[in-house]
Amino acid sequence: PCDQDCDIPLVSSYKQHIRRGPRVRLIKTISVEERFYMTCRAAYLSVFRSSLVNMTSKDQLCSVLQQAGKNPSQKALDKYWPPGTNKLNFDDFCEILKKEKAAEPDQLMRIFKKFDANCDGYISHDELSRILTSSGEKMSPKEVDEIFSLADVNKDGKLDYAEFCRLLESTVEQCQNAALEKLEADAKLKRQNFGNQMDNSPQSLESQPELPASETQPRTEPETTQRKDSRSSSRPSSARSRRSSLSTAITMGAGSTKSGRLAEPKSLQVPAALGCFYLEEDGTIVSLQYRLIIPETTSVYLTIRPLNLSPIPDKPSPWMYVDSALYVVMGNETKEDSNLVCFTELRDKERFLWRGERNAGSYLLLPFTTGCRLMKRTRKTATKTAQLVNRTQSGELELTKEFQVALSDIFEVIDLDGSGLLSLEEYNFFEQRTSGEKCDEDAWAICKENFDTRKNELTRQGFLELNLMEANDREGDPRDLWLTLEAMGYNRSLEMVEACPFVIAVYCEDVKATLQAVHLDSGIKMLNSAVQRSITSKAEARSLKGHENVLVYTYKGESRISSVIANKSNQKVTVHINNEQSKNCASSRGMSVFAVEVPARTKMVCQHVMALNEQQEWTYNCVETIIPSL
Ligand SMILES: *[C@@H]1O[C@H](CO)[C@@H](O)[C@H](O)[C@H]1NC(C)=O
Ligand SMILES: *[C@@H]1O[C@H](CO)[C@@H](O)[C@H](O)[C@H]1NC(C)=O
Ligand SMILES: *[C@@H]1O[C@H](CO)[C@@H](O)[C@H](O)[C@H]1NC(C)=O
Ligand SMILES: CC(=O)N[C@H]1CO[C@H](CO)[C@@H](O)[C@@H]1O
Repeated sequence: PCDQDCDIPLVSSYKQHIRRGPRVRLIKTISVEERFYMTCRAAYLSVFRSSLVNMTSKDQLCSVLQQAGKNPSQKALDKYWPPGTNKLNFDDFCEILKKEKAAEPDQLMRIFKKFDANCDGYISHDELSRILTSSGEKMSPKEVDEIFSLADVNKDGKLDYAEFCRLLESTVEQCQNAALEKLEADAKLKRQNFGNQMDNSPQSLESQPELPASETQPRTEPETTQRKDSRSSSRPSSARSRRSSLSTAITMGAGSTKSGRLAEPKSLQVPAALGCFYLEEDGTIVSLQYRLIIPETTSVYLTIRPLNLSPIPDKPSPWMYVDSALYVVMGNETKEDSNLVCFTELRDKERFLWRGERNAGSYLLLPFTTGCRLMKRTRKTATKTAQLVNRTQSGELELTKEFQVALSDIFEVIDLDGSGLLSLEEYNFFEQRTSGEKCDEDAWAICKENFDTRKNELTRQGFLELNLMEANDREGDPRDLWLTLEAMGYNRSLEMVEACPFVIAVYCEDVKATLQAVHLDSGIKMLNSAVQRSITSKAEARSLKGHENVLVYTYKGESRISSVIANKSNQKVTVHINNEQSKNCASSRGMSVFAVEVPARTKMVCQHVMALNEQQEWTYNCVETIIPSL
């Protein structure tokens, strides 16, 4: 067999291949309607700051349609913008976009062909000029020149119109994609409406209205003043005279976090499974999901809690106060919308649990955290970046102590069964998170030949060696190492601030159940739908005055309050949320004033709210107000 020197290039080329690959994360599948809605938003937001801003001219409508890849004629624009119209809103735009046909290159081709007198595939400047200035929507000679200079690709004074049509087609596509990409990249715009967690100030509710001031402030100020009796329990304010709003005030006691209240049974434990919540760039939180198979009906205890990685007993890991939950759905990976069975509603210190009878069956366990305590942070550029690799006196690269500690913690987190060894499957969950690709059996065999392994699995030492080799591959350039660290939630000071490792423990009486990590493409959707269902099934719905079709469900758990807005109407509604009168609270949105758009006939989690300081009483006081669409 080969010696070390012969093997190393093989492994490195494998690793390099992986590193070059796109950093694909979870594939989020979206429906046709969602895609359409996103296209609408993307186009609208490439022209306007917010979808609450109205279009006030035909020209604006035209630009937005063009952003959406359409090429409306003057006639069509006149139809959409009849005389006397002074504004149209986002909904109107969506309707128009539905009607507006895509620009048709074929049709254009036919027109060109008609004017191509000698059928050579070219049109001269003069011919084009005659066409465009004499028929249809007449253009000025200057406009014709502009078009011609754009379209005469090879500058020979003749227009290759087939090429021109192709160009047009791809521009339309590029336009649409660019707008969507911009929306994707602009996490702030996306969060404003898609119910994700917000960044900034993880510790406090700052007032940061995202909407144009003129749209929000006048409507909400009268609502939020003079509310003194915040101690009343879950009672709508009769003083509220504004028609389209709803107010809820609930006071919660200081943390009832007595421990030992719900002791775990010590025996009959299914081997625990580890996992981790990771914050994505856009503020969504993802994690692996788990399959629990119970062979016979039995009593079950399910618990989830953050995993402490600190070696110092008095100084637990900083994420220990992050809330967690497990949603249990009847397992069917092929369906996105599964049946919610139960969720961990009880709380015992940092542990959340559910106990009861469960029938035999295959269940999916979906880990969840509200995001109130796990949020994007603003990067502190002033802080010094940690050093990852160093050269010894003899010129060899070595991993710094700090980096070794971080890698060792990472190893702990990705070793899902806590066996002290990484299996190929465990390693692949890690690769999927950090590089988006998988390692196959062959590559794994090479890994095993080069790095320390035991029982076909990678040891902690082997994992460090693998990272050292990656540093060597890059001649000490730490950029790729940082990509991995960032995907794992580390900041530049090597603190894990955008992730929270957790432990799931399951106890089944008298039966041998199994628990295993699985990766689901539809995971986020399934979780969202389970969270929504848990709220709507446990809370009473109240409609906003004057809008019987818009309901707010407010669920009060042991340590959080969560709300869902349901829109039964056939129109999108925009609801303005104001938490400014709340006390000692943190919202999963990271701000106290914001708006959510709820598309027609859908439900959406509005926010989760928890105490900022658990040791003190806290008051949830929220006013939901419909923002009229005109
Ligand atoms: C999942 O759903 C499909 C289609 O609805 C069904 O055929 C299949 O039996 C289901 N599987 C389980 C495990 O329930
Ligand atoms: C990393 O996080 C720690 C803890 O929150 C913080 O003190 C430090 O400034 C952060 N470093 C950077 C570079 O943001
Ligand atoms: C890097 O190596 C030198 C000796 O070669 C040592 O003095 C220094 O402390 C090391 N730095 C780190 C961050 O480990
Ligand atoms: C409250 C609510 O969600 N109402 C309706 C929303 O739209 C869906 C789909 O049409 C209906 O099934 C809900 O009843």
